[in-house]
Amino acid sequence: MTSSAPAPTKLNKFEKYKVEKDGLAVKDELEEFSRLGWEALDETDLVHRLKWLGIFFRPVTPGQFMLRLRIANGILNSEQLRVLAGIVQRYGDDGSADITTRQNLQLRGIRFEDFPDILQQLQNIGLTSVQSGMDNVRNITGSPVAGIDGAEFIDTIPLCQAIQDAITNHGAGNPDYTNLPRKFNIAVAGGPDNSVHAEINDIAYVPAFKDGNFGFNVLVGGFFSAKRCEAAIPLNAWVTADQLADLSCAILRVFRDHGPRANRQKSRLMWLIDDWGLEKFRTAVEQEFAQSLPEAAPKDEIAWEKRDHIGIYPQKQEGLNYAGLHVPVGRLNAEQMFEIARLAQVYGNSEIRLTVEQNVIITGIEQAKLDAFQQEPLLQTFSLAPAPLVRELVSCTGARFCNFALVETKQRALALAQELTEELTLSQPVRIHWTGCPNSCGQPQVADIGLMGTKTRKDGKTVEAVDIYMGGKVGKDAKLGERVLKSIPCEDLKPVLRDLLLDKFGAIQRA
Ligand code: SRM
Ligand code: SF4
Repeated sequence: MTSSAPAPTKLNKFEKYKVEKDGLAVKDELEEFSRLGWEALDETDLVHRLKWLGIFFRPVTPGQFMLRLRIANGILNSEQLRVLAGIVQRYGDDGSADITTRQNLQLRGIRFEDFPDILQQLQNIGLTSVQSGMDNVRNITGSPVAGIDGAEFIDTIPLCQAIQDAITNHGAGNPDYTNLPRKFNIAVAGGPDNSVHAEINDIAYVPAFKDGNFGFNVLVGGFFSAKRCEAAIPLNAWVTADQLADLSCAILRVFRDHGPRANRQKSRLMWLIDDWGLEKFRTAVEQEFAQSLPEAAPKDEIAWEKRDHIGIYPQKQEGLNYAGLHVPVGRLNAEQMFEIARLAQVYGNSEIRLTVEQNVIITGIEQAKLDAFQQEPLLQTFSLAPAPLVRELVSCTGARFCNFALVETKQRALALAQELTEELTLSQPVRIHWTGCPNSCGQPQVADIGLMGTKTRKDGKTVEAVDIYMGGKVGKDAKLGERVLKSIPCEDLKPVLRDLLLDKFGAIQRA
């Protein structure tokens, strides 16, 4: 398999190995690899190229791999979730799954020799993990209540699926898009509340009416990285729903063929837009799209604050409800996954949605079944009404599994939120996001209070610490937060957070 990317003049080491062999080539080699065992693999295949299949070697837990799926619009069904639960269950205490900040699932603990069988199982149930890591397009996010929300303008599920199918060749793998200069994020907003964080995606489609017709304004270039974070900017283009997949591919080809590849820290789409200027970029996209792009609609339809969907809400379908279950920091074990699948089948329409806040939504619950549903023991753990400091807690993977991490995140995030809940009363949820390093997978810049892992010195020793971000605004008029405090040792963090909550978020000390 070859990639369509041109040979750049100056290659960083990642570009060199992509030229040597396209990442997707490991698809044909996986059987042989799994016979040999991971210890026998070439290091580049093991650490990097396997990510083109969604297979992540974890240096923190060698021999226990992670599998990142693609779940377009974060929607799956009971049967699919049961198969995923069965995969995780095989690995006992080592197995678990995480709901990610891109409305997706990652499975953990997997033994390398099991991958050919697992990928076949995924294919059998209509799921794929292809092109989900490294220089590929990540999970396509859409409204988590698409198709059931009375306020939506459009159901984003088929749109996200069409984009994913175009980029991955319906999950089989598509060499046209496997050698991008860097990772790439695409989101489609379908309602007025910007449920996808449009502003932090390389391409975001936001609902907008033009001359009475429905379509999308296009935003480009949003991203977070250790070096730089930028909100997406308007491309000054408007497209109809049936054009999203083609336009996404056209932008990807411009990025693939012209995006900067010399410095990995300067290769995301925005760096190309900076280099060319928006007009030249827009013209190149039009050429690749093979038609001119109408100017953006004068305004978009993002008009609401962002909803977290936790709790029970009526659907637009008469007599049906959806239930948003809070999954603390997105972590699931096999038993819980089986149980979610069962609840969705017994009480709902067997559909499960994931959110970028790392939670779960069960849909299609009839009014008459709501009482019994609320008595289910799982809802003791996955609450419909969590405490305000826990409700909107988000955390990246952190040191437990991620070798980039500078701090442990998930356990600490939850423990601190629970301890502060014991001490403080709050009338409103506070969006607290943890991220283990400056890569910002936990999106601290979109939070009311964002915590980014770092190291600092205390009493002559290096200790885990955080930088604190504040001012992130989501939904309407979204804005990225900024760093307000630096290098707070984690062991000193609780009083700092308590003071912030008392001073800025109306918290009241409990008696
Ligand atoms: Fe991320 C790399 C986890 C969302 C920015 N991210 C990684 C790796 C793959 C590093 C590694 O190999 O260990 C992490 C895997 C750890 C693990 O074992 O789970 C990782 N990123 C995650 C997840 C799982 C965090 C979570 O707990 O939810 C999210 C998976 C999303 C998905 O389903 O695909 C995740 N990562 C994000 C986001 C948030 C988003 O997309 O809204 C960002 C910031 C937004 C962006 O990319 O513009 C993000 N991840 C990064 C970066 C910095 C990218 C850059 O341009 O510099 C890296 C490092 C890199 O790519 O070199 C990274
Ligand atoms: Fe790992 Fe850093 Fe991303 Fe957290 S932010 S998952 S620690 S790369």
